[in-house]
Amino acid sequence: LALENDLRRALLDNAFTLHYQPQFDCLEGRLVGAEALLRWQHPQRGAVSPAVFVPIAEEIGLIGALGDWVLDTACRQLADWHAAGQKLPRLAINLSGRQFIEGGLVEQVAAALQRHAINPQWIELELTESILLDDVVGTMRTLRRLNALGVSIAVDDFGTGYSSLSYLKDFPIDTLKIDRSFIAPIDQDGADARLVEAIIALGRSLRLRVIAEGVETQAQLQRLCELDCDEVQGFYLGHPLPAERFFAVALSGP
Ligand code: G
Ligand code: G
Ligand code: MN
Ligand code: NA
Repeated sequence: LALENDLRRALLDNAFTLHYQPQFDCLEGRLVGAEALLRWQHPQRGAVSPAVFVPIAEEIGLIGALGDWVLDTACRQLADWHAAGQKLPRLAINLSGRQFIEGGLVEQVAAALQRHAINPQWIELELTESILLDDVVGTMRTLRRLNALGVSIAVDDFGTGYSSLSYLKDFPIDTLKIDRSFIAPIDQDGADARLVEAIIALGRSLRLRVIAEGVETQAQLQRLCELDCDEVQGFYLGHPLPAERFFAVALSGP
């Protein structure tokens, strides 16, 4: 209960920030994008993970306002970077389940793009499989409207949803993000490596971009490049960082 009230105040108190984690292409090692990650510095508890507070925000009806803050802040940052000549090609923004099914999301995205004069092609929205499959008809309608705005859609935590794959051909999806639980054991050359190989092949044949997340070692990076993964993200390549430090670190590489 205390956390709920603190969360309500946090929006007013400016206690949220976004950190940015770089993404690179495997072929040339170029910086191709970043994922915006929400952070909350609690006055007493210190940093609280979004894995903890996002579900609470959903429960207490705060996710619409918080999600809108994330969209606005991410778009403003991207516009500021572009104005400063730091042209990040793509910024990925996470959406929660409730945020996705509540009315108003498409309008919020459109408004943030317009407010900050953002090219929609610079924005990717990340959704998990479970969100996508909750209400197939509603999801299809919302994805089509987002697609019509020109933003792209990524399936986050791909492979952990125990779901049908048929949605991949029906929904307007651009990117698969292979969950980091598949990446961790990949350099041991067992079934996990073959699973990742199969996901990459699946993405290739459906013309989806494939990003591996949670890359923590040089060996994992090398294996993913051998497997022809498109892009990589993870602590080995760069931790999530405050906007002020993002470019200096991201451009220096691993
Ligand atoms: O960044 P971290 O590993 O602490 O993230 C934990 C979880 O919180 C992840 O599932 C991530 O997708 C989610 N998350 C991070 N930032 C956001 C955000 O801005 N909005 C939503 N809805 N979820 C986020
Ligand atoms: O569910 P999602 O993929 O959005 O989660 C993103 C979270 O993963 C972020 O909180 C981020 O801090 C975390 N993360 C990013 N890179 C790595 C990594 O290489 N290893 C681990 N363990 N976590 C990572
Ligand atoms: Mn994500
Ligand atoms: Na993930």
